[in-house]
Amino acid sequence: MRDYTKQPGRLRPAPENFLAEDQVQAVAAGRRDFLRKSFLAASAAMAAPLAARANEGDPNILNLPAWSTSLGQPVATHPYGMPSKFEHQLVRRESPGLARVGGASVSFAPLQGLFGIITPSGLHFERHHQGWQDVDPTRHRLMINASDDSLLKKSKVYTMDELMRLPSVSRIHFIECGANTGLEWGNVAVPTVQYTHGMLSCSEFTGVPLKTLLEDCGVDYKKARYVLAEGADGSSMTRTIPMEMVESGEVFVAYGQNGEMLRPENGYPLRLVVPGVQGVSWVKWLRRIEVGDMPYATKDEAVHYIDLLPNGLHRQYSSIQECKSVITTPSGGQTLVAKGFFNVSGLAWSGRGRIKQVDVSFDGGLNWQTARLEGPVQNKALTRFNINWVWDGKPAILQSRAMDETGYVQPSYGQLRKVRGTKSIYHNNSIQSWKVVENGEVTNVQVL
Ligand SMILES: Nc1nc2c(c(=O)[nH]1)N[C@H]1C(S)=C(S)[C@@H](COP(=O)(O)O)O[C@H]1N2
Ligand SMILES: [Mo]
Repeated sequence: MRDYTKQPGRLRPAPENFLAEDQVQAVAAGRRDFLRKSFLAASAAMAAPLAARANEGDPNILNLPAWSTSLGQPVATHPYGMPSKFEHQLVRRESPGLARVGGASVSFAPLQGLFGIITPSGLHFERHHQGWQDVDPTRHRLMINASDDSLLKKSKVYTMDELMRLPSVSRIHFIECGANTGLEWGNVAVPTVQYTHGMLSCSEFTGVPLKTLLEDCGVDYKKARYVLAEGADGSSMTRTIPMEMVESGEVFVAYGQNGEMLRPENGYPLRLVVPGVQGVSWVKWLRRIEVGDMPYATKDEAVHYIDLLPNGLHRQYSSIQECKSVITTPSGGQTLVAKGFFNVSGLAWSGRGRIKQVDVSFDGGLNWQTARLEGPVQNKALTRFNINWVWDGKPAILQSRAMDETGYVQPSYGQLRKVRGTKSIYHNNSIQSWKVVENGEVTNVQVL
């Protein structure tokens, strides 16, 4: 049997790559084997007699492996199940050099190896400003109070038990850090989709609409136009959220993620879910909601998470994640093993609602074809798209361009830089380009 764990391959990291070669290989290996398999399956379908002959004498079909001739392992060997050992390369990764301490860093989700739209909880990206904590749910409290007594009839403190008795909702939403793709504003900086787009995840969250809690405390919507959300960690993470978002019923305090309690790294036992809004507002280890009548201008909205514009001014409170998409396979660091058929697959999302259409180009944006959207397409959730491609073995540039239900179309780098310049960190939703060369190597490039 082929040693499936090593997955050697030729890889050329992107320019200015700051990852060690072995890390790049490990990242890329996460998906390459599937490309190989899908190619084999497709070529088998197209040339069945040839493929059948090629398989003659394959020991993997002629000889029974040990797993077919022995007793398997008992149930509950792992009381909490784990992925196959053969999948050990598919992990969250930290970008070396991005932050001095791991407690104030990011780990990126391995988008190149994920299917569908749900991010397995163990592979959800992480962004902590002051490290993560495993908070004792029996001692965790959520307080609702107001900046002024006239905004709220009474302040309340909820235990987790009290929150979990209230009417709940379960909804699938993406969360994207505002800094996702932030290294790429001026030029190509990182080699793989894990690092260009991996501050992105999508889960089914379960919890209680914040509206329910505010109304339980007797909020006066006429006066109370903002809320401030605060976390229980040491980062003093606080963000202002406009009351219209709360009143719409979309914002909720979540304790559930993909059918179980939140993971500690993602805010166990309680986090705010603010659909469509950048990750920083999704306050983890949520301990307090203050109702107010104006924006709070906290450090995380007045000084951080602001957009430097070409005219030298800063844009603040630009919280909605605009429509964006990326091809996740094939993508940077992967290798196409031979010419022929490939299923090109990716993700699209919009902070303003549903994805309406995704177009894909194989020639750097000269010609576009509409991709298949995997349904049901959901509000402020990732949407998976797929499109067939027969690679002729010649150089190609793969791009995806999403449109949301408002009619907004994802911009090219040229279009985005005209408005936003090149000095920003946050809110880069440009079209991503992957270049394929004759030997099948895929690299990150930028097309204006
Ligand atoms: N309390 C608290 N909430 C927080 C943060 C934090 O450091 N502390 N980080 C924020 C940022 S910047 C992002 S992008 C998201 C990341 O959520 P995740 O770690 O579950 O992916 O959480 C947000 N909520
Ligand atoms: Mo973030």
